[in-house]
Amino acid sequence: MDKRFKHTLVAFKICPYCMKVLTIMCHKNVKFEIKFIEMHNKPDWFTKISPLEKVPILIIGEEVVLFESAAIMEYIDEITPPKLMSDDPIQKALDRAKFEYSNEIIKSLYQFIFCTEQEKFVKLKEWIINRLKQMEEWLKDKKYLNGSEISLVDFNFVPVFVVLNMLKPILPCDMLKDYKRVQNYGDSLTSLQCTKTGRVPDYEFLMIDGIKNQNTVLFRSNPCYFNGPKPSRCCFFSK
Ligand SMILES: N[C@@H](CCC(=O)N[C@@H](CS)C(=O)NCC(=O)O)C(=O)O
Repeated sequence: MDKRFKHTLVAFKICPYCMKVLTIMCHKNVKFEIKFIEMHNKPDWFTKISPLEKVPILIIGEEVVLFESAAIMEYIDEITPPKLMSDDPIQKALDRAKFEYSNEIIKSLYQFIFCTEQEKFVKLKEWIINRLKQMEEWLKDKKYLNGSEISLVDFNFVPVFVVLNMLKPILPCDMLKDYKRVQNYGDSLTSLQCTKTGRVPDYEFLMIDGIKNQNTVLFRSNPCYFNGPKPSRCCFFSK
């Protein structure tokens, strides 16, 4: 990596797109600083430099601001050989499409988690299950999406399985039960060291608190789970 450039990642603590970037940065052992900001209280300096006023952004040196998690992930991959993204144009295009596929699942998964209306909750669940069914077909007998070795596209799905894992003890959330390959894939991703440490230690705590405080369908269907002890982990970066 070119040491002339200092990297600063700006993130929200529970942002799944930031989690993707953190996971690949951890996997590739990239040194960086992190600045957490709050979604409902974005500082002026941030809204001035983030084109969509969204996180993650990666500030490189003094001037360059990368935005969009996919672009940031590809950049990190490029500067830290060996690359995890294929050079083959077709494979690359297929992978980029799956970057977007993962974003759609993540968006719906978060809507599902924080949903307060039963009817919408059921529809979202159905939609997510159908996307997981598609993944079951993509995986066939492979450990990762492109074969036995992990590639960049796989890091996009880390937040999906971190969230599904967190909700595993809740019966109505067992969306993976018919999809053995997706289950194994999720287990492979969540057992990676960079997945375990590549997010804030209180991620689960903050998520569970949010689910509870917003009186979501999930909370109403299983209040005991959300009132239980709060998990915490160690993490690879210092805040
Ligand atoms: N496509 C973007 C999505 C980023 C995104 O939606 N970030 C959310 C946080 S999880 C955000 O910054 N939202 C603030 C807002 O919409 O005002 C990416 O992959 O980076």
